[in-house]
Amino acid sequence: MQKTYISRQSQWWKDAVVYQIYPRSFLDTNGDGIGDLNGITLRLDYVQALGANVIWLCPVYASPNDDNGYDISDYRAIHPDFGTRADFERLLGEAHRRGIRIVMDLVVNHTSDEHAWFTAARADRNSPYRDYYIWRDGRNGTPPNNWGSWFGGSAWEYDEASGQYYLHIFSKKQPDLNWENPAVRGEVFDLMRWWLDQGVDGFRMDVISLISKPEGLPDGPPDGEFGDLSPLCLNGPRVHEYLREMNAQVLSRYDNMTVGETPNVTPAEALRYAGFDRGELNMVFSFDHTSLSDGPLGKWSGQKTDLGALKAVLANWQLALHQRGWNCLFWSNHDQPRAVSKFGDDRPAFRARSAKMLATCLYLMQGTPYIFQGEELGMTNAPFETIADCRDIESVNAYHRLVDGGSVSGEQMMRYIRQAGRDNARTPMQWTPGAQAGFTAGTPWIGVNPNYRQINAEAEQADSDSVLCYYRALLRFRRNNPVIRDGDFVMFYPESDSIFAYSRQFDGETLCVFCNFTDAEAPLPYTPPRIGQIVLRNYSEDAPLCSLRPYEAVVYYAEESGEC
Ligand code: TEU
Ligand code: CA
Repeated sequence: MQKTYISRQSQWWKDAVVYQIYPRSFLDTNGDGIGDLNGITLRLDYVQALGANVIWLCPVYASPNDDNGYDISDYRAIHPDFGTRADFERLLGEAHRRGIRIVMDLVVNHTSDEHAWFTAARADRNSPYRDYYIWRDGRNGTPPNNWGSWFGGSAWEYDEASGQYYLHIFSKKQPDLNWENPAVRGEVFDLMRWWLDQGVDGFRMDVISLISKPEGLPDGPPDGEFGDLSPLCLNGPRVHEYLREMNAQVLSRYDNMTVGETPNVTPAEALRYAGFDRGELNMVFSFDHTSLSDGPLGKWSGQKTDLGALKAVLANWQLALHQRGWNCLFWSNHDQPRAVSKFGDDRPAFRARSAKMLATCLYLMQGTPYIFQGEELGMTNAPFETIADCRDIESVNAYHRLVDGGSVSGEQMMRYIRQAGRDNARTPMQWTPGAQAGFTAGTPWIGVNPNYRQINAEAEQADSDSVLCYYRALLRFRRNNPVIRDGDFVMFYPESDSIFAYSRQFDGETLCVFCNFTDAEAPLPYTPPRIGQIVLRNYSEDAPLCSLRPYEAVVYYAEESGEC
């Protein structure tokens, strides 16, 4: 077969286990209440002992922090809150010494409005930087079109001095870059090469599916006060052209891994971004499974995820990408509530068991696991009482929009935020039962979850029955296991609304995974004929496989077998 491009990339990312670090909340070493790079370096042994071999580092660049670093003012500078360039180099060197690769967050749909490109663009309509962004005249004193920002309000901000509006899909301090301008693409490719030349191992690409805007910027379908830009801007007309250009000019010349953040993506579209034959990205994040609990107000909902729908979604992705692309396996990230609170059961009696069950269910599928910091401890959502406890611009904006606008009461909105707010993931890592969970000697930038006395790394390291020790065993079992990496996927009992079970098969080996997603005993609809021996389970006492105990997970392995 003829190759259309020459790539230096190997496929190590298929054997990767990614640990996502949100640096601000990981470990503070200088008492300013903000996690820092030196804190990450101090905990590399912890990451290694967990069994992860890649760290995805959320943004550590210079930023005014309107959106906690997703508003970058200098792509090549380390934010002083996080440390210095020397600190970064030490982190990278120490990580590599342990066989841990580092993947950086690449946020290039937009910059900060304090980036030098934007200040130059704003200051002078004739500046070459003006066309780095998306400026339009208004329509009779109103914005150029009806688009609403994903963070609330219009997606357009009027600039008094120059008499035009600029586009910002996120906050008004996050102006969108104009990817149609080849100079913008050149700048982005330059900064990517610059980081790769420092030795970083790849990129997680923030909202990469938004970079190409539709021609003429037409109105979007009405969505409350504004129009919805999503169907127009997601997977826009030139996005694949841009990514192929990026791949040809940058990615294919380095041994790296790439993962795109692609909200609302379908499997068919995912294969366009990351099919093995595409020469674009290695994989993309799908949010089909995290958005199943959405309601009329989107993510601000009291709904739980329906197991039948969850099974259908995850199976669909397993089958659609098998041998053609590669899945990202994740329950949570810095934008999501805590995995055990959302998909499991965080009541004390069930928390640890259901956290282990969730890990078993997802991380034995085909794809690369992404474990968000604290998930391996079974950390839970936080009991935010008032909006003053929250820091996230999305929650704060939504609170004011929905509560001040009369759509929901303040109490109801706080319930939604406790269920779905992004700050749930951003409370400090719980290291010890000591002050501030051992995260800082000062005052943390966001409150520590009060359950740190029970849930913390120190206690879990000492307890062989902990969530942490279970994660270590699970990831050890997973490592270099061909049936997990390459096996096919067959679901059992698709009609069951309590059990999620499936098999994986490869080269005469079979793995069978049985998980009970409920707090009650669940009988198996039928007992599989042949199941081999137990290799992993989250109960210590044995029981016959005719039903599953509350939140039980049990994994069987058989050599040279046909069926489970
Ligand atoms: O998130 C994009 C995105 O889809 C989110 O805005 C999502 O709609 C929201 O978080 C759901 O609660 C990325 C980053 O992961 C996020 O942290 C940034 O705020 C955003 O881009 C802007 O850079
Ligand atoms: Ca600090």
